[in-house]
Amino acid sequence: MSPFALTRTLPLDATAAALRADVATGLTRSPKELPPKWFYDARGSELFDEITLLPEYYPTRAEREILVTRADEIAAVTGVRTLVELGSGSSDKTRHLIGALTALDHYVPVDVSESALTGAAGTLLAGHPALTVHALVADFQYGLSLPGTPGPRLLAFLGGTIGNLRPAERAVFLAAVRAELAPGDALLLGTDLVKDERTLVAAYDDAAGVTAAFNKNVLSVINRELEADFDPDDFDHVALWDAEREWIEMRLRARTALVAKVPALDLAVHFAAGEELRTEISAKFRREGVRKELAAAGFELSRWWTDEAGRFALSLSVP
Ligand code: AVJ
Repeated sequence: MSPFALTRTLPLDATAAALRADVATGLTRSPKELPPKWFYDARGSELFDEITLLPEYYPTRAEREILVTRADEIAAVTGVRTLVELGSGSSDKTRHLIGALTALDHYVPVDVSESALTGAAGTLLAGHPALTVHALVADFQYGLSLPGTPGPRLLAFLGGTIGNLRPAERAVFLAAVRAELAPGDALLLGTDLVKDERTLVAAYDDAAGVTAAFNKNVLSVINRELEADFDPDDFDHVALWDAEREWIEMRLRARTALVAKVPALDLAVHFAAGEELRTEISAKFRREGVRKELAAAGFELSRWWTDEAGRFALSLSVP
């Protein structure tokens, strides 16, 4: 068997149909809203990789610090043969885990970005020739259909990406993850933690403007895929902290009144001056909240690790 396979559980036309549906509903409602998954075309994935190197964007470094210092502990607790990683992106941090998991022979990276998956698999296979990589181009919000790889399995959802989901969506998602796991399996979850507003907002509104470009990239995706005529320069990048719901919100704010045409949908989208399009929520967590959400989905929190500065947490939980 070839050490690399790539399965697209969501056909290309389904991705296109989902984008059309999200644009049609999201840009005709008030407030206007788009799901963050549309950031990640090849350019968007590249911009996100740049974000992870920014001085203001601490989550990636904080999580890597935990992975590096705790990889052996994680390996000892789980003894896994299959590592499934949801939202694997460039699989950059996963390297530390893969190196430590001594019984590992299967890696299943799952991502919406095919370019990120193929790029990551190439680098990983070069370093771990005995590893079978079965990449899945999939949107795990529409259910997981994982390949039948040997257990025990460790399912990793890193980077704090679970924060892109609202609480009710998180409950559905965690229950679906629980349904994929058997006794002896485990879930490794990365969650960014609540902290002072300045640090949080700076992480989503960096001085170099990379996050602004990332945010505006969703307009380029819509232009290309749906022949729309958005001018990204007509919008300002906005990042704000919602202290009540404890999440960061990213928005694109129209600088003037404008109309954008989306011919593929026979749609003209009207923006009032200052009107905002919500493009992402990024929820921040506390230990007790994570424990409760996991428990509600049938998981018991067994380990909780943070970086030295207490900015980010990795938790290990079992069904
Ligand atoms: C990849 C979802 C974890 O929410 O911090 C980074 C995406 N958005 N900067 C995050 C993101 C703006 C990131 N996640």
